[in-house]
Amino acid sequence: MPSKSAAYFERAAKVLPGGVNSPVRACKSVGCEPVFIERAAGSRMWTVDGLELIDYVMSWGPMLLGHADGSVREAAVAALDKGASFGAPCPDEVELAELIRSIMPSMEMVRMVSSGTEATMSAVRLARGYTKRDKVLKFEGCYHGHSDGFLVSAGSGVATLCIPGTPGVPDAIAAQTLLAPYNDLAAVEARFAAHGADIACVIIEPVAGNVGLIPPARGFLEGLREICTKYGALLIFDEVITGFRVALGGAQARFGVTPDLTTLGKIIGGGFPVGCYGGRREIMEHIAPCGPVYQAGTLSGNPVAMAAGLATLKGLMQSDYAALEARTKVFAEDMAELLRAKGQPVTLNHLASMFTLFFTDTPVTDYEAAKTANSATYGEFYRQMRGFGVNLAPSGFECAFTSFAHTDADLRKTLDAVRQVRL
Ligand code: KE4
Repeated sequence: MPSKSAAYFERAAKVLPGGVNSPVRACKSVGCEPVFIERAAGSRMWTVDGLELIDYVMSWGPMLLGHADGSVREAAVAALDKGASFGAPCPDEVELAELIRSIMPSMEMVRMVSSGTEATMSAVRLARGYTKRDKVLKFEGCYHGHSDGFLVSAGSGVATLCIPGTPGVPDAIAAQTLLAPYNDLAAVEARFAAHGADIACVIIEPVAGNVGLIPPARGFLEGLREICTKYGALLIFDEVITGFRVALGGAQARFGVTPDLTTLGKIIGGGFPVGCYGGRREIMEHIAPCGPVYQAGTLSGNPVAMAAGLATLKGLMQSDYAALEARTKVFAEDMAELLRAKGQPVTLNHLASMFTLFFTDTPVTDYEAAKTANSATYGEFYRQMRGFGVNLAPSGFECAFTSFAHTDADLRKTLDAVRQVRL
């Protein structure tokens, strides 16, 4: 008798490409089928077959307070009772914008959108409109959502202009993107030496979370800040993951480097579809209807999502980040030690409430190093851990996230599961 998840996946595959609405959820890279989730609460999720899972994906980052947080639920339900969407301004979008600005003062003005992709796509358009330049520099392995200019691969040989990373992206669009290795300031300097007058912006995950976790090397972010200022390019911090996670004020607060623009997502919606971009007033006032750079969205500033985002940030403002970081550090180190005791090479990268275990003994400071990790071993680890009731990211190139809902009992149970794994 196939499981309910398997039955749902069979049906899904007939009507949804790959049976999913976002590729990584298909679990292809970890060699199994996805489980379908019935409900979630706190640190746990339950599948449609009743399997209870301790969750370290946490919806890819948004659920820092935990699933089904009471205050977020109350706020969203109260907002929903007043109507799901107005297509007109509402008080909570002002409240949330003001709260974001108070927590991240570099964001003097913000524009709400409905996803991280919309936020980064719009921030790059704004940077191009503001600087009247076309090129964008991004970093190998960093992911900023799926707008065309980000889905690129390195050109061959000495070609510094990119080629499409997927069918459907025109060569001409890809050629406007430059790539550099993460943590490599010399490469950034070289790109600017060759193209500086044409580079509108540098966009970076200030802590990389889409190659697994790679923290910035000492001085790297500061160096980017100096280079962008020197050449008149805007520095965009893509804080869709790091915002409100690596510190309440995000990576810009943790590392003390101020970007010109910031993009946010995930946590600011508390699980509802919200993205946002923002920065200095003199830049943001180039956005329509203030200025000429067009950007719009039917559900931007949606009242239910705004209410959930407000409740989430207010909850986080009362939360003990240092304690969660300390607990996560010990837990991740214990996990790594248990795996090394099984004869596995493990490099652990940890920061705040996020970490990645790379099955390699190479220090992971950039994408090339991350690729030395053994993905087959990770797949085996993922499958066995899910069987023991622990939900890890279905890709070795993602992060594990803890939350303020994860208890010491959850962490102990997870380590017990690691002890049972046979690799
Ligand atoms: P969304 O369009 O998925 O809301 O955000 C895109 C995005 C932008 N910037 C960063 C740093 C991001 O990490 C993301 C999305 N993250 C991935 C996983 N790390 C979302 C999961 C998925 O694609 O299903």
